[in-house]
Amino acid sequence: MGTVTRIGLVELPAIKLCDPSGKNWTAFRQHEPLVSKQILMAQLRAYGYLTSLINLKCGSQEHLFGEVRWRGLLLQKKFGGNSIEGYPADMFDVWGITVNYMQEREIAQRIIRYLASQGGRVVVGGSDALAEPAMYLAAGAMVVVTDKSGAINRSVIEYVMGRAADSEWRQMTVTGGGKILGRRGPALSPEDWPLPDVDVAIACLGTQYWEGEIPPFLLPIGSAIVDIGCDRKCDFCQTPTYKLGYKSMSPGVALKWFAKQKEAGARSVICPSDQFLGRVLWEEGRREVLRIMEGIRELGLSVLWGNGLELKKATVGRGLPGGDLTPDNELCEALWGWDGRIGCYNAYIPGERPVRGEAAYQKLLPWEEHVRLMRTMVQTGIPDISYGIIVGLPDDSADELSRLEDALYELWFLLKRENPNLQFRVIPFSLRPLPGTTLTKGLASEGLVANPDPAVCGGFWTACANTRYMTYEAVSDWQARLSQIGDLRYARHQGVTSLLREASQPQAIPAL
Ligand code: B12
Ligand code: SF4
Repeated sequence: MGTVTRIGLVELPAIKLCDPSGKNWTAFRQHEPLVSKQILMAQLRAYGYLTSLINLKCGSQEHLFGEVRWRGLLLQKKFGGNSIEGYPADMFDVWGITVNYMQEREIAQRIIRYLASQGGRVVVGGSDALAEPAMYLAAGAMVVVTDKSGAINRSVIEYVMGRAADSEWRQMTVTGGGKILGRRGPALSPEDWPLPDVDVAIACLGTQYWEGEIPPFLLPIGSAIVDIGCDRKCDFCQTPTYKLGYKSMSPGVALKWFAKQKEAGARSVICPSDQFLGRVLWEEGRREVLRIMEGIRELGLSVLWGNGLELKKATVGRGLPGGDLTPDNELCEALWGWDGRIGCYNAYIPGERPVRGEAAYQKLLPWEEHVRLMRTMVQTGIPDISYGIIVGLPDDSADELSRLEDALYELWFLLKRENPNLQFRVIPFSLRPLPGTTLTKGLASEGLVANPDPAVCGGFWTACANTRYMTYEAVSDWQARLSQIGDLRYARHQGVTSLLREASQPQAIPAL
């Protein structure tokens, strides 16, 4: 009988960018639900491997790993949690590192270098590795997996263990001793992802939520991704580069994932699908959404839309070209309704650039319809909204951002009129040139990226690109100013207090 292959899956430590006064310029989060690990651990365990979670975010220590100059400040790059050096490389037959964020690139490379130097076999996956695989091979990875669906994961492990060389994958490049492996056959659908055992689901629960404070009665927080891929092609987003199309889980299987979170002890669940409402594009998909939402409520769980739902798809015309843009009240009620105990507690809204509507991104509604849908959403009783916008698009100027600011104050005012108790916060992300995207290619060709350091470019509080009319420093000032809009100051919640230093005093909300 052969021995069982032991796989150690590393959750990367949390990152800080500290200025000389000690203020942190990036989101520092150690206790969120482990969304990706839950899926990967469940899958590898179902294949018969012995998987262990090495959560380097757990730990109170801080370690310096670099420096970068930004806006005249010397920022120290630190990671919080445990150091990989505490683990012998022979503890596992294979080490798995998932790097979904450009900001984690350097810390991931450091970990790979350590493990590889000790003779460890390292497999790397995730969005950043998919876009920039060569740099992970250079750090010492044996394989970089460029398929997001999980379709070749078993054969990758078998290959690394020297047991298989089959034709399930597409070998793209060999650099040094390492390989970049992509999918040859069809992608897996989330429908095919094995359900996690309850101990895996428990290990992946979190107590923090990136979009805001979650009341204790909704803790701990579980997670479920029930769709992957997207039908849209926004230029700033990596999702279209996965080449997966759009794949969804059936309501029956989706509700099993939610039930598993409940069994693990979760009281709320974040659902960060790339495009949960993609299913409304087919006629029965709308009924699927209603069924899933009803089932979540029957389980007594609350949902947190941590990745944003496309508002246009919650209209009568379902976001189809030329479709009716009237809000679909039944769908809105199902998605965002809250009865004081269950339903949707918080929604992140991908406003991106709401006032520009379709001129900016096809998924956006024209401003008037956008406001109408937001008001309908608030009428469903949702208590807490995080409203995300992007600041620093190539065409941004002070006039343009000033118009955006007026529009956001107006929106806040209108929403508070619907529900004076609503907690509303504006999150002005600076534009991030994500690897492999159309936007990044355009910025590079115009020479607009002023600071290419991955820790700066990958963070949303450290603007890194000039616009055609503004410097990145001016963009950063606007970010601080716009983060003042709303009931809750997002930057303060995230610990990015420096932003508030230069910001003007918050404007009072107009009298209702
Ligand atoms: C969940 C999520 C979040 C959560 C993270 C929660 C958490 N604690 O995990 C939240 C909402 C906080 C978040 C925030 C942000 N996110 Co986000 N997020 C995602 C999302 C939707 C899902 C990630 C995931 O779990 N995927 C599912 C799993 C199964 O896929 P996977 O991790 O890649 O693993 C698969 C394969 O890669 C492979 N694999 C991976 N590792 C290994 C190891 C081995 C051994 C093997 C065999 C295989 C393997 O197999 C897996 C199984 O299929 C992705 C998009 C996406 N679809 O991935 C964006 C994404 C990762 N996020 C992105 C961005 C930009 C952000 C933000 C910066 C912006 C924002 N809007 O807030 C912030 C900042 C994050 C930070 N640094 O703090 C970008 C990252 C691009 C980049 N290269 O930097 C992505 C790609 C989306 C996009 N729009 O382009 N995000
Ligand atoms: S709709 Fe969302 S997931 Fe789809 S391409 Fe646009 S930003 Fe990415």
